[in-house]
Amino acid sequence: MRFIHTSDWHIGRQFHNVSLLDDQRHVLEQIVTYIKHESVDAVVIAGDVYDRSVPSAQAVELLDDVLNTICSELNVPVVLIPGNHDGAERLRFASRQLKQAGLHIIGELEQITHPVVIKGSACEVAFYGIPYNDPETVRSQFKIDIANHDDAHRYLLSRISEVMSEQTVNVLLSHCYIDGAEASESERPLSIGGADRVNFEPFEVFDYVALGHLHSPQHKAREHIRYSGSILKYSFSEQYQKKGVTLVDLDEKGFKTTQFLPLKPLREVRIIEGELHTILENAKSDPGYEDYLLIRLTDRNALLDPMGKLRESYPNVLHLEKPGIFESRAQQLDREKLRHGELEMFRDFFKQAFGSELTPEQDQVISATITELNKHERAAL
Ligand SMILES: [Mn+2]
Repeated sequence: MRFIHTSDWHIGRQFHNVSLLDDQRHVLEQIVTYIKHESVDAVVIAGDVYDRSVPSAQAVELLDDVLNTICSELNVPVVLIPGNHDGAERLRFASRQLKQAGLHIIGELEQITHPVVIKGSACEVAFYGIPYNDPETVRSQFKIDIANHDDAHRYLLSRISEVMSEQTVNVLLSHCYIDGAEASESERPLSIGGADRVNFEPFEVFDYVALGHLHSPQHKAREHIRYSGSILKYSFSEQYQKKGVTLVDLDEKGFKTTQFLPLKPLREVRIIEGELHTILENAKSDPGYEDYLLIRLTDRNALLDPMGKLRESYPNVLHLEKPGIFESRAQQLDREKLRHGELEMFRDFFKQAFGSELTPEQDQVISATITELNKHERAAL
C-alpha cells in the first residue's frame, strides 16, 4: 500500500490581503502529478482543507476540480477529515453518496469506528479518521467527563481500539497538536494556554498516523507518527521550511518507509533585509522578483515612499518594517536633537526627491525656515 499523506491546504486563504488561489492551484497540480507518477493507491488529507468554515465560491470550485481529477480521472480514492478551520457540517455534504465515487469524508464523530478499507498492491489497509473536535463536543456527545483535548483524544482512541483488529494494517487520520511538536505562526491555536496538546503514546498502536494542524513537516517521537505540513508557506516565519507531501509505504507487516515529495511554489515567501538602495540594486538581477516579500529596511535616515519604490521592482512586497528608523528615533528623544533631526530629515527627503544634495544656499534657507517655525511653536506654547 502506497499513499500520499497531505494536510493543511487552507484553500481560499489570503496572505496579507492577497488571494493565494493561483498559488494553491499551482501546488495542487503538482500533487496530482505525484499521484500519477508514484502510482499511489490512496490520498489522505488530514484536515484544514479549506481556510474558513464558509469558504468562497472560488475556493469550493478549486477543491471540486482537484478532487474530481483525483477520484474520477485518476481513479484514486481520497480519505479526508475536517480540521479546525473547516466547517465539518458543510464539508461532509453528500458524503454518504460520495463514498461510491471514492471520496471518503469522515466528518462526524460517530464515524470514527467505521474505517475506510482500501485494497493496495501489497495489503489491505483500514483508514480510521477523527474529525477535528473540541472537548466540549466530545463531552456532550458521548456523555463523559473530560477536561481537555488530550482526554478527548484518549477517549476517542479507546473507542477505536474496541473495533480495531491487530491482524490488519491500520492508519489513523487526526487533526491535533502533539505535545512538544514544532509550531509555526500560521496555525490558529485550538485553545488558549496549552490545553490543546495531546500525547503521542496512544497513537503508537497504529501502523501509521497521518496528522494535520502543524504547518511544518515533522514526525513526533516515532517515525510513523507524522505531520505532512501545509502545502504552502502561510507566514513569513515559515521562510526556511520545506513544503511538500509525504509518500508512505506500508506492507502486510505495517510501516515501511516515508519519502518527502517537495512542492515548488509559484512565488516564494521571503524576508529581505538591508538598506533601500542596496535592495533596489540587487532587485535588477533577482529572478524571484515576484516572490511574496517582507522587507526589513535597515536605513537609519528618513525615506521617501519606500514602499512605492520597492513595488516598482518587487510587485509583491506585502509588508515593510523599518527597525533602523525606530532605533535612530529613540536616540533622538531630547528636544534639541529632534530639532537638528528635522533639518537632517529634510536633507534626506530632498536628496531622495530630487536626486541631489541641497546647495549651500538652499540649506541655509531651509535651516532658517525650520528655526523660524520652531520659534513660533515655542511662542505658541
Ligand atoms: Mn492548519
